[in-house]
This record gives sequence, structure tokens and C-alpha cells, in this order.
Amino acid sequence: MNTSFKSRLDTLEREHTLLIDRRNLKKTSSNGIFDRYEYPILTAEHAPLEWRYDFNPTSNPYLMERCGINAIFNAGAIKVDGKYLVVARVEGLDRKSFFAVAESDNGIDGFKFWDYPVEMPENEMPDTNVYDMRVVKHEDGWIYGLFCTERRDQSAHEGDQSAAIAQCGIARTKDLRSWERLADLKTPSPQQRNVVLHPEFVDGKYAFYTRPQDSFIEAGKGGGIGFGLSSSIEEAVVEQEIVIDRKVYHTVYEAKNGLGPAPIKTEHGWLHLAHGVRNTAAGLRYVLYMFMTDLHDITKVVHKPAGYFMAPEGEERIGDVSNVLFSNGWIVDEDGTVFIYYASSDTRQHVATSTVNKLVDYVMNTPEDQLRSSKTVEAIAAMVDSNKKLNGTAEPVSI
Ligand code: M1P
Repeated sequence: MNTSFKSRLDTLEREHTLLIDRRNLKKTSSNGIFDRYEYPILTAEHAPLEWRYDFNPTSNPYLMERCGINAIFNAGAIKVDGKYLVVARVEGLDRKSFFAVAESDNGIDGFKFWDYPVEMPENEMPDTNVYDMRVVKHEDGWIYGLFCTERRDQSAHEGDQSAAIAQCGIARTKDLRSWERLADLKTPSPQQRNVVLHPEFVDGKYAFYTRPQDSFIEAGKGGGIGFGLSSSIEEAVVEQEIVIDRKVYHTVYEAKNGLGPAPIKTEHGWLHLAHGVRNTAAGLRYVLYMFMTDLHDITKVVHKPAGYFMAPEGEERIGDVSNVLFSNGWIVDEDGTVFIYYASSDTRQHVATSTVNKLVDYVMNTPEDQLRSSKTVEAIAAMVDSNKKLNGTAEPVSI
């Protein structure tokens, strides 16, 4: 091994270790609902050096990167045996995404990838690209990973190399290391992304949150978070999809929306985190929003705060697909802490923390969207009135 090879290897290893071991501190400012952290938990640079470099000085004398990573984002999440595990979407320089598990002891820093990326089995129709896994521990005892499988639209003409069909792939595991691939979900919609498995049986069936859409990018008339049941998970078929949370004019989810991770059960109802998309002169803007569904009728939205819960801030605004926040993973600890794993601009993965109590308070007590400017002013004025009464500065009412 020549000295420049050796010194380059030492530098690579030192910098990678520093990055993985970097402590992540809570940001000082907070809106009282959640806390952000200084650093992303995963970036392309967190990918193990062994995935990217051939360390053999004979076959790689310049110690060049051979399999570069472009981005790491949109991770599913689950806690297993006391470890915080994220199943990240890792995207190579070749634009192919795959899944890889990274593990941390505390959920906010020290995330380190397992030695190998996930080897996801394929079914009879190979996947061109797989991404955005929702990891769910189901009451049937399995851990399921639902993800988008994308393939070229075979009906597109030769000149159109961007037409694709997105569908929901399903796999299950006990340990996140070996996966059994099941049949893709069948639904009435020509395209599906953002499909999530509900963690409990509903009427003895597997319950799916779906996102029916007409074409690869446009939700079209199919927009909204859908819901449907299937009696089988091995050959899952949702024959009837109903939309439980639709896109709405002049809101943060007017172009499309999609569910994030599987909902959290609370004594008040099921807490949901979702993304909403609107169009702007600068392109699509993705933000996160929350709502709650009824504990017994999970298709009924009972609380929904106005507007967004989180939107891209600072460096989060910039990336491969700018102005995007997306979340498909969260973890609830025994003490009620919630780790919200969110990605920014299809480039990097972050964490924010909150608690179940805070999120329930946020969802149940934040004013709803009344869909008109004057109603927004009324909501603010009502709070000003109440604050004035509280501090004794209310105008005396003339009789
Ligand atoms: O580029 C933003 C997001 O776009 C898609 O989400 P949706 O299906 O709601 O439009 C997904 O490809 C997602 O991975 C991506 O982050």
C-alpha cells in the first residue's frame, strides 16, 4: 500500500467516524409543540465507506469512490430491543433507491448503518426503483414494510422515458434482516404511493391507508388519503377505497396529500402525521400536517388543526427536490416521547422530538381551518380577547 493511498484512507475513516459520532443538540428555539435538532441524523456522507470504496490498492490504486451515494432520506422507523432503527431510502448516484437499516441508542444521534443494505426479494415483476418504506409492527406478530415499487409504464411510447407506474410493495420480517416479499397490493387505482398498514385488524381484516392517484405525479380526481380493507395480507386486495382526508382548495394540501407513518393510538383517538402538497410559482411545496381519527371508527377525522405542523426551514429548504418535508417514520417511547423522523428536500434525514400529550393537545386544541381569511382573523381576535381578559387589560364593556 503506497503512502498516499494509506493517508487518504486514514483521512476518509477519521472524517467518517467524526460524522457518525457527532452529538446532536436540541435547538434552543421551539414552538412548544416539537423540538428540532442541530444536525440531520443521516446524510449521503453517513453511508458506510465499505459500500462506496474498494479498499484494495491493486484494483483501486487512487482510492476512488466506486458506488457513490446521492442522498439518504424518507426513512421508516421502529424500536426493536431498545434500539432506534430507521429503514432509510438510500439513493445511489445511479438514481436507484434501496433500503438500509441504521441504528442508534438514543434516537437522535449516533445512527450507524448495518453492514449490508437490505436485500429486498422481488416478485415476478422486478422493481425498477423502491422507496419510502412504512415499517409497522402489526398485531398479527409480523413487522411489515410497505413501500413504493416503481416500474416503467409499458404502455408509454418509446420517446417517453419518464412515464412510470407506482404501486405498493409489501414485505414482512421478524428482524429487519431477512424479508419475505408478498404480492403487491391491488386496488382500483391506476397508481398508488404512500400506502400504510394500520397496526390493528379492523373487522378482522388488514386495513390499508392508500393514496389513489390518476398519474405518476398528479393525484388528479383520485386525490386524498384513502382507506380500504383486505382479508388477506399475502395477496392483499382492496376492492373498495374510500377517501377519508381529501385535498381541499386553498389549503396546504390542495394539490395532493399522503399519510406518513402508521398512526399512534391514544386514549383520545388515532394520531396521524401526513404530508400536504400545494403548487406555487416555484414548484410543489411539501409540508407536514396532523389530524386525529376516531378511536372506534378509524375512517372518521375528528380533529384537524389548520395548516401545517412542520414546513421546511433553513437548509431543509434546499436539496435535490427543494421545498419538501416528508415523513414516513416515528417512534413512541414508553415515557411518551415521540421521535419524528422527517426528511428535507429529498436529500437528508432529520429528527424532531415531542410527546404524545403535546401532540394530542396540538391536534385537539389548535383552531381548525375555516377556509376563509376573515375566519382566520376571527380565530386570532378570539385569542387576543381571551389574553386581554387574562391579564386584565380587556376594554370595559359599555352597557
Ligand atoms: O419529491 C417529494 C416526494 O414526492 C413523492 O411524494 P408524493 O407521492 O406525495 O408526491 C414521493 O416520491 C416522495 O418520495 C418524495 O419525497
